[in-house]
Formats: sequence, structure tokens, C-alpha cells
Amino acid sequence: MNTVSKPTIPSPAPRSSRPEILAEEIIERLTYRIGKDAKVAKPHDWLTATILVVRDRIIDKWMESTRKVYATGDKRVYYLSLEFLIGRLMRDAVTNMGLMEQVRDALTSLGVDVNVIAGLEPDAALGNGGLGRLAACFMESMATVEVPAYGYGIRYVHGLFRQQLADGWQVELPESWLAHGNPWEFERRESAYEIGYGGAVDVANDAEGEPRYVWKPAERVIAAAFDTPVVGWRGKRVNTLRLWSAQPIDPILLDAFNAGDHIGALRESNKAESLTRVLYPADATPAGQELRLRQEFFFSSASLQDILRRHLQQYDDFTSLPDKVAIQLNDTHPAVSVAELTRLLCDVHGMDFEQAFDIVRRTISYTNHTLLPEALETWPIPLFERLLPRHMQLIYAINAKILLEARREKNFTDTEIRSISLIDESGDRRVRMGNLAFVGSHSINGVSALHTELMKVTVFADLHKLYPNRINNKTNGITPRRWLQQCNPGLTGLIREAIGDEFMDDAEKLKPLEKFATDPSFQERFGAVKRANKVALSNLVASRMGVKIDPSAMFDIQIKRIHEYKRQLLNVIEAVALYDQIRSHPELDWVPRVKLFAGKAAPSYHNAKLIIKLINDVSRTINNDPAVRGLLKVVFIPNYNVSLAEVMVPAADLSEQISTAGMEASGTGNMKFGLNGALTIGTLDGANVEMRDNVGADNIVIFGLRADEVSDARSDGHNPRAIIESSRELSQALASIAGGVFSPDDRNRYAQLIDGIYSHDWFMVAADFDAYAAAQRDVDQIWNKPSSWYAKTINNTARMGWFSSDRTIRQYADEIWRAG
Ligand code: GPQ
Repeated sequence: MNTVSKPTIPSPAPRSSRPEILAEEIIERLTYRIGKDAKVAKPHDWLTATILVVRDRIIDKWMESTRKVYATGDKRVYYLSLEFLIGRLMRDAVTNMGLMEQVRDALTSLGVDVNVIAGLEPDAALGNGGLGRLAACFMESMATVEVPAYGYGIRYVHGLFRQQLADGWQVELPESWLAHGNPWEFERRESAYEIGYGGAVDVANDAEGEPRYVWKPAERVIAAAFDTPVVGWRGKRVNTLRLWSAQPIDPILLDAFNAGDHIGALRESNKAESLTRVLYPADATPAGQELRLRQEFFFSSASLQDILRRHLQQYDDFTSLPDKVAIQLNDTHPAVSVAELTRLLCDVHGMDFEQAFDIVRRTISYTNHTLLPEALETWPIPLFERLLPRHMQLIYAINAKILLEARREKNFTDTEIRSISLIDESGDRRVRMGNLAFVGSHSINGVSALHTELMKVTVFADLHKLYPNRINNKTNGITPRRWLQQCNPGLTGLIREAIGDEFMDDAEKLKPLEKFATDPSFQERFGAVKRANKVALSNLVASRMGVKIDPSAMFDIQIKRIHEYKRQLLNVIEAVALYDQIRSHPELDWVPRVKLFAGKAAPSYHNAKLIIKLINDVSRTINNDPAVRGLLKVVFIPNYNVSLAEVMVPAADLSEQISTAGMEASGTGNMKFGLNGALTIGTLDGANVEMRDNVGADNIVIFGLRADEVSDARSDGHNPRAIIESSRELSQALASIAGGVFSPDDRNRYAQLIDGIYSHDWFMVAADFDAYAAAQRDVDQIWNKPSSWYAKTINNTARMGWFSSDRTIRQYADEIWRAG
């Protein structure tokens, strides 16, 4: 027995935030950590040295936060997400630590420009779009509102692909954000877990004669933890983003190597590592391959093992799990957690099934992000059973329990039973991950009011009937630190001068800005800030693409993943119609516009890629036509990512949020634009509905069919051809695209795409076109009265505070997690 008492280990001395000290430390890191002489250091060396200095200050807070939750025994929240679209971290960390001025001064004293080095940081794109960015905003808000939380995900070596254009077509190139190391992460060698696949399930009787099941996987890999600190606003709390990386159990098979099989010796190692090598580039479409299911199980199992280990370190058993742990599933990607947590509690920790499943359900909750039926994940039973045989058994056990309950207690009909079953029997038999997540959770939330209501009457109608209290709404939000303060320092400064600093701690305190909406001198300054942001974007477009755009034109922006339901096609068809009008009516007073697009298409999504090409074909034609006299330009900026959004959002006059009603679960770009003083043109879809409620119907331009009208049109036999024939503008625009006016090198390129509008028009492009074009002319009218334009856009900034992700997280914490 070790009887020697533990020595008292002194804490490190507190770190100074004086610029002179910061400068000294930066030089120290540069010299001793990076091994560079300041005289020859390159900008990326200065960046790393600066991050290391800031990181030290964060670590102090990080340890304090971790110690605190151990001491208080507060409930911890675990956010499981296959995607975290975090972007660059330095500016975020520095501003949240309250060190921006000091770091800038320190670097200036060393002859280094903070903006230059900040721009060199790789943009961490471990996500596809809205779902991944939401997870990143939530991480920052959980730290800000002081919820003790861990994000769990995958440390992809290659995040989302880099998009290039080749003759207007999207080309995908690998992105290697880790190529030069990552100063933000810490490998935690003590937190490594075995993850199994395949094999068989053994049964033996325990002491009481009860059967005990033991899964004997045929393959195993190690999940190794890498932690990144996440700093809340004003450094109040620092939480952890823990990303798992797959490693082989045996890095090299020495026997094979010694026998001369040098490649074969590395086969296992390669196989393990390929598990976490790339992010699937599918957005709101399931990436149905085996590797994806392996990824989902890999990070779910590692996270759950880690959660249970941490719980047992502090508490005696798992009966207290639901009181001390809340696990949020970000969509169905981690839904296998329902089965894995049941397995760990039963098979590893000896609990009986009923008690285990009760604990699982009281611990887990699930967020749904889409209603698109084709986007709901299902896995073929043979695949699932081969990879996860024990989980398949448990899913059948859970299914039996639920279906019996529905039949006996609620008298469910056969049709209802079929719809709530965890197994889809309609074609080849498949496991329904949405239903699994639903029945394994005590809370199922949608991401906007409309989406949540639609969930209750569509995908989950019958499960909602069985469990009427489980579905609830948590309207999405965005972090105002990144999406106002950091990306738009000009506007932030102007607001502070006008109403003081309170809004920086509570975005709903932007409200008093309303008073300035009609104040001419404030309007003028608001306009000057917008203008400066537009100049910055124009410079980016000029330097990246060699295209000149005029900052005094209206900047009309649509940035998001390319999807038919998001209707970039509607936007570009309207551009074509406007092009016709400008040429036919040169005598009219056209508002100069620049239509900007950016966004990536899933590599296998044919129509989305074709839409990118169409935008570029239209762009080339319009931008080079002297008859347009510069009144309209169309620009597609390649490689949309978080960093590009940070330049485009503050520069927008008009925000395009024009999805087919009922199809966009929420949208979050819509919120970023509104907060930064853009006017929104949009349909009554997703969170646009609540934006209208908050900013007022006069301050947003709404058009088009509503969700119920879309579903009526679809079921009543919508006749797009008749609609097109009755609209001269639309029929001409469609005819010119289909006829090859914009694709003289391949006149048939768009024939099929346009034919889809004539024949079924699933996305209601024809149905909404006239309303959209008319709404655009209303926007022109408002633009022509600057005092009215500014009044509306200032009111947008003043009234968007409710869409802060701090509000969203407080609602999750109070109503779902009961934590924080
Ligand atoms: N969303 Cl299911 C994604 O970005 N990826 C997905 O795989 C799914 C949904 C989006 C959704 O389309 C947006 O409407 C939401 O605003 C966003 O999730 C966050 O909830």
C-alpha cells in the first residue's frame, strides 16, 4: 500500500493579458516551440505562436470549468454529432477571451498584422451545411450560457471537399485541414476505447439462470480522443469538443512485414484509419454505404463508453445516469446509440433489459432536421445484422416491446403498427433509424415551429399518437459572437455607439436599436458600414475571380448547399427573365443588381451540379452582354465555407430564402443575414415564419405557396404546363434555357432539367415563379426609397436577437436536458 501522502502540487501562475507580456510570450513560443528565429519567421509561424499563447489562457479556464462540474455534481450534456462545421477558431477564441485588442497590439509591436495571420488558419469543415454549423454554434452557446457540455464527433482527416470550377462545372478536391498540425487539439491517450464490428453473439446463463449475451466482434479498432477547448463569451466557461480518430490495434503486422509483404503488413492499419479519413459529402441525403454505418457506430460507441466511464468515476452505479447525463442525438446519425447504450448497460454492466431501456430513454433525446422522406436513414437488415449482430437483437427486443404496448394499450391498427415499427417491411427489410431514435428518446424536437408541427402530421404521425407528449420545438439559432461581432465589427461598433454594450451579453437587447430605424443620420452610418462590407466582398470577388462588381448595386445573395428544394434554380430563372426585361425595356429605371451565389453540391447529385453549371453559363452570358449595361451581374463564388460566409453575410442587401414551403426544416443562414441588416425575400418555410413574426410583416418580403398549398397542389394534380403557358416571362426564360441560349456548346444541356419543371414541377418552381418575380420588383421599389430600405433593414438587426443560439440552448437546457 502506498502510504506516502500526495504532495501539494502548485497551480501555474496566472497569465497576464498585457500586450507587452503577450508579445514576449509569442516570441518565446516562436523560438522554443516552433524553433524559428523571429527574423525569418513566416506568417504561419506567427499564427501558431499566437494560438499557443492564447491557448494557455484558455487552458486555465478549461481546467477550472472541468473541476467545477466535478465539485458540484452538476448534470453534464453530451451533444453527439457526426458533423461540427467549426471554421476558423482563432478570432473566436481571442474575442471570447476578451483579448482581441491586446493580441492585436502585441502583434503590431512585433510588426505582424493580426488580420493577415488570422486569414491563414485552415477552415475546419467537419460538416456539410446547416446541421454541422448548428452543432458548432451550439457548442459556443453551451459554453456561453454555462452548461457543462461535451461535443462528441469524428476527427476526419479530410473534411468537406474543396470546390473548384472547371469551365463552370463543380470539381471536388480533397481538403487537408490537418496537413500542418493543429495547435488547438490535445490527444488524450488515456481515453481510448475498443470498437467492434461483426462476429457473433454468445449466450450463457448467469448465476440466477438468466441468459447473458456477449458479443464477440470479429474486427476491432481503437477510438482515440482528441480534445479541443470551446470558449464561451467572456471566457466564462470552456467546454470540450472531443473528436474520435480510428487507430489500428496492431499498427503493423511484423510477421507479414518480415516475410516481405510490406503492403500487406499495413493492411489492418490502413483499414482502421480509413474509417475516420473522410467526411461523407451528403447533405440531407443518406450516405447509404457500409463505411458510413461503421462511422456512425464508431463514434457512438466510443462516446457512450467514455460517458459511462466518467459517470462511474463519480457515482456508484447507473441508476443515477438520467439525473447526471443528458445525451442529445443530432439527427439520426448517432441513433445506433439507443441500441449501444442498452447493450453496454445490459451486457457489460449486467443490468436487465427493462431497466436498461428505461434508463436509455430517460437519458437520450433526439433532434430531427428534415422531413424529406428520402433523407431519413434506413439500413438494410443483412448489412446491419452482419456488422452489429447484438444490436440487431436488441432492436428486435425494443421493437417487440413498443409494438406490444401500441397494440395492447392503444389498440393500434395494422397500418399504424407498420408505420411505427423499427423495421420497414415495405421493400427489402430495413432498420428505420428515425423510429429507433424516437422510441429510444424522452424528447424529440424539431428545429422550427412549422417543421415541428409538420413532423407531427407526417413522418412521425403515428409515433406521435403513441407518445403524444414527446415531440417539442426548439427553433434554431446562431451565435451572435461569430455572426455579428466577429464577422461585422463595423456594425457592432455602430450599434455600441447607439445603444451601449448590453446587446453583447444578450442579443435580445438589440431591440432598442428600433428607435434609430428612421433616424436619418443613423441610417447614413448604417449605410456606410454596409457599403464598406460590400467593398470588402467586391475586393474578394475581384482578387479571387477577376470579376468586377459595383458596391453601389444591390447585393442579392443566395448561399447554402445546392439542392433542388432550396431552389437556386428559381433564382437563376428569375435572373434570366430579368435579363430579358432589361434588354426589352432599356428605357425603364432598372435597379442595378449583383446576384451572388455560392454553395457546394453533393458529388453524386446530378441536378445540383447541373444547376451550378447553369448559374455559371448564365453568368458568362449576362456579364458579357453590353445590352445589360452593367445593370445585372451574376456571380458564382467557388468553394463556399464558413470563412467565405463571414465575408458575404455582412455584405448582403438582399437575402434569398426561397425554399419550397414545407421542405426547409429551419434554415440558419436566413438568421445570419437578418441580424446583419439584410432584407429577406422568402417563402413561409422553416424559421422564415418566425422571422416574419419577430421582425414584422412589413420588414420582410414574403411570396409564394404556403406549405399546405404545396401539399394540396401535389395531391390535386398540379399542372405546371398550364401555369408556364400563362406566364410570358416564365415561358420565355424556360425556352431560352432549354433551347441552349446559355449553352451554345451543348444546346441540350438543360433540356431535361427544364422538362422536369414542365412535367411535374415537384419543387413548385413554375407555381411560384410569378409571385417571386413580382416580389423582386417590390424589393426594387423599396430599394429606390433608401429611407424606407434602411428603416426595414435596421429593424431586422434590432429584432433578430431572439434567434441567438443562446436562447435556443437555454430552451434545450430548461425543457429537455434539465441542466445548466
Ligand atoms: N440539415 Cl437532415 C442539414 O444541414 N443536413 C442534413 O443532413 C439535414 C438537415 C439542415 C436543414 O436542411 C436546415 O433546414 C436546418 O436549418 C439545419 O439542418 C439545422 O437544423
